[in-house]
Amino acid sequence: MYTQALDLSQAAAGDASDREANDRFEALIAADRKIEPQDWMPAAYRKTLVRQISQHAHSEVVGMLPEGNWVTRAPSLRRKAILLAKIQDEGGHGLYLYAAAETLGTSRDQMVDALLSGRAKYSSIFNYPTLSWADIGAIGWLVDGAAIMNQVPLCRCSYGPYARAMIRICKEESFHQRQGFDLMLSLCRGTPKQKAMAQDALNRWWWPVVMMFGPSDSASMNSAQTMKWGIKRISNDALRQKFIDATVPQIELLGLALPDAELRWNAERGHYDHGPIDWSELDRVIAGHGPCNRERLAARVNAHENGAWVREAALAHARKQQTRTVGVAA
Ligand code: FAQ
Repeated sequence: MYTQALDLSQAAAGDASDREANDRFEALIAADRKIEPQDWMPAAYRKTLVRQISQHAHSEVVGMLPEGNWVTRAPSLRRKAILLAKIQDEGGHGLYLYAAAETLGTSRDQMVDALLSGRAKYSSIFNYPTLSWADIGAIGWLVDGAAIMNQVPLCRCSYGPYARAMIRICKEESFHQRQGFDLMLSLCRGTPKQKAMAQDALNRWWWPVVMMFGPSDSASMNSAQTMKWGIKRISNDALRQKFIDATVPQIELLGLALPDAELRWNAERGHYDHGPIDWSELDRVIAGHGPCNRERLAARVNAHENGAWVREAALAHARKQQTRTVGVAA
């Protein structure tokens, strides 16, 4: 574990009957202060944080795959360099997040094992294919755009290590969103064929991105409790609406057709109305039956198996170094 220096035995030992510790925890939450790894916390708070942070970390790592598909086919050296840097950033986000989850006492090996065995979730959005170069623009613009909408409020999450990891992640996601929009803008200012490619990408990614915010508030099992604990600050539906409101003017600026015939400004609500969301599609993708679920998991299992020698070599090197240090000390 990266967090070997932390002694979590005391923090983990507490149980809900420890009223004083629980009162202290509740007081920190009520005062909007941070909970830190050494603090006592209810087992359910710890469990839901590990659930959300590990799901988030896996999303960043699996999220490298759809874009990785286009590294060798980027149309220019500049675009290739940008794409490589972005994918590398996503890998880094996964690592910060695994490290944040480790401070809760769950090892990265345990989390990775849960992903590879299909027990852990990752974002539904990464189970869709990247069919054209415009999809790389759509991912940066829309997927990173949605991720920022969801993740900026997480910078104020009540759990310190998660909140602090999110600050850096959001700065990088903001660059990712801009490069995606820039790519779409270039296509939209290009030939009619390039503009049609941008439109096709928008049409295919729109609904999966709208669904990325999770089930509607009435169906969200975790929201009420996580909002009470200050983990989540804004509900799934409210974030979805904020994303739609911010994105429609960008679609118009690109000169693209709206991907939903029912998208229109509602002056009374001060928001865009949208068409019905096909929740059965989100359920299917989350349950493992999306267009690319099997391919994505197989790619991760393959990468893990092919990387076994690197982990073994690193451990052997660490053991050798330790023996040398002990030898010098003696
Ligand atoms: N996909 O009760 P809720 C990125 C699950 S990172 C799959 O509403 P909650 C960067 C949910 O886990 C994108 N599963 O759950 C990037 C729960 O199941 P569980 C990832 C989903 O936690 C860009 C169940 O359904 N971002 O894009 C999804 O309160 C480009 C019931 O749902 C994060 O993870 C879904 N879309 O709210 C990388 C942000 N939605 O766990 C590369 C942090 C719901 O009880 C390229 N996470 N589920 O078994 C969150 O904010 C929340 O966890 C939500 C779900 C909003 C995702």
